[in-house]
Amino acid sequence: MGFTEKQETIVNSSWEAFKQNIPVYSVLFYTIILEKAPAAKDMFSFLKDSAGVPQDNPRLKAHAEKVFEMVHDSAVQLRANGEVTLTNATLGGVHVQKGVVGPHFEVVKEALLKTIKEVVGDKWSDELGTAWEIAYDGLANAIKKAMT
Ligand code: HEM
Ligand code: ISQ
Repeated sequence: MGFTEKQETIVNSSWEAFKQNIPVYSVLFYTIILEKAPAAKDMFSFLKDSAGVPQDNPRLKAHAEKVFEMVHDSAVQLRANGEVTLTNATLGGVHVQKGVVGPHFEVVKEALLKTIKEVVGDKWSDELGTAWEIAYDGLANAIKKAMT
């Protein structure tokens, strides 16, 4: 079975909830990533010169929002076409140049799922987690392919 209407709907509503408090959720997202992969701090131009995660940095917020927005868009694409096409042709090269490798994608996925868990609170379900995971994996695979 492909990506279902229900899956698209629940990803959609939790993406809307994420957007309600980007300052809080974007800091949470980076904090979880850096807990798991402290060395990743130096990869991000807007993190490397600060102690910890800056609490009010517009570039940090914009980047975090972009990642969630792209995963949401991946869910929409999976529902409509059954596959994910990268719209930004430079994304593979950017990640190669920053030194991103395969295991980093697992770290970002875990952080994304934990952040969504905070976003939805008691509305969390395994079904919701699975839907975000499928959408993320589809997008991550498209980026990884563009990196080779
Ligand atoms: C840059 C998306 C995975 C690290 C970017 C940019 C986007 C993006 C849109 C901005 C590109 C530009 O400036 O033109 C994503 C998505 C991912 C993903 C959607 C997963 C599905 C990862 C992973 C890592 C990573 C796993 C490693 C921890 C970076 C870094 C930059 C970057 C270091 C450059 C940030 C800077 O400007 O300093 N990514 N990314 N990304 N990404 Fe990712
Ligand atoms: C990966 N790529 C770009 C921006 C990001 C922001 C937060 C976490 C991971 C990211």
